[in-house]
Amino acid sequence: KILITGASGQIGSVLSEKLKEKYGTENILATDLHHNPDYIGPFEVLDVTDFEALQTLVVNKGITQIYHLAAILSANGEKFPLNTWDINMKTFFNVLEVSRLHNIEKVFYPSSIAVFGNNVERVDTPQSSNLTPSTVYGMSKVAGENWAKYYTEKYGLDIRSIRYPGIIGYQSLPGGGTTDYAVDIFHKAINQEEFECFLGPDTMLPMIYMDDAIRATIELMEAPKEKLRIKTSYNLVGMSFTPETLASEIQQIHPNFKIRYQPDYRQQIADSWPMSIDDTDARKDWDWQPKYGLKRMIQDMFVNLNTPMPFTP
Ligand code: VAH
Repeated sequence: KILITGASGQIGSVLSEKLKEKYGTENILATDLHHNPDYIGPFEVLDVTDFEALQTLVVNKGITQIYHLAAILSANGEKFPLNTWDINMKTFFNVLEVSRLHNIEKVFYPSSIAVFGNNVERVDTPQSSNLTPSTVYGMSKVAGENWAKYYTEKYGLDIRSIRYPGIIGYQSLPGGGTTDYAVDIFHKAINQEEFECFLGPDTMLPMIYMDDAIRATIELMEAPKEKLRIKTSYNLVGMSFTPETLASEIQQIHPNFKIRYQPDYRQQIADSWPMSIDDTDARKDWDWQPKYGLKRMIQDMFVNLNTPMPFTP
């Protein structure tokens, strides 16, 4: 039985659907801060900062795996730094402790390319780069990676983690990230609206299509434990592109689509992140292989966005 925290979020809302497909709706317990009336299946309102509430759900529902997706992301996280740290760390500590105390078999912990800061190689950023993040969100993910490694080594907890790049999908909207422009742009294009991009045209960032990100997550969770050499978090990437490249590819399909660039505070965050990622370790340890490049992703986005969304998040 799997519990998902942050199940109404950008990743959580897609991951919960995939996990229901794979393991059966009744074996997935979706949770988030607010009830989601559109969700089909077991759903509980849960504030993961509440240890007792989390423990009660895990015990009463016979949970054996936890996917911990609740967090405050990079851009929003800069508005109230100490609150971001408290929320991101408190929730993960609760997940770690409840998992240790109740013999949870596996835990998934999402990290991010936000763990990388300045003074690392920004092209094909290596798995083992030193981590000097420029955002509180990134700092919380570096700390989280090390706590995951600590619980793995000290308590034998099976925690697996991916450093997600920017994630692009049609099923959900992102919430407060620095890569959100790459989702918003598609909605503007299909609504024939001009897009104001909060990053400059040449801002190269590592990205991944949602379908690849979800498949990678499940493949990592199903990989034989003995093959997983990285105990902090795996680098992973689908593709890298700039807003200008994305916009010109979109204009192949929507010739009248217009974009203008209005960099804001998120530009500094993006400038501290890698431009591309070396994910050799994920390819070697658990056969990671992306299936979506830029053109295929754009095609799939427009095909699916032109059909009504299953629910409005
Ligand atoms: C964010 N989408 O922008 C998230 C992610 C790498 C980006 O961490 O904060």
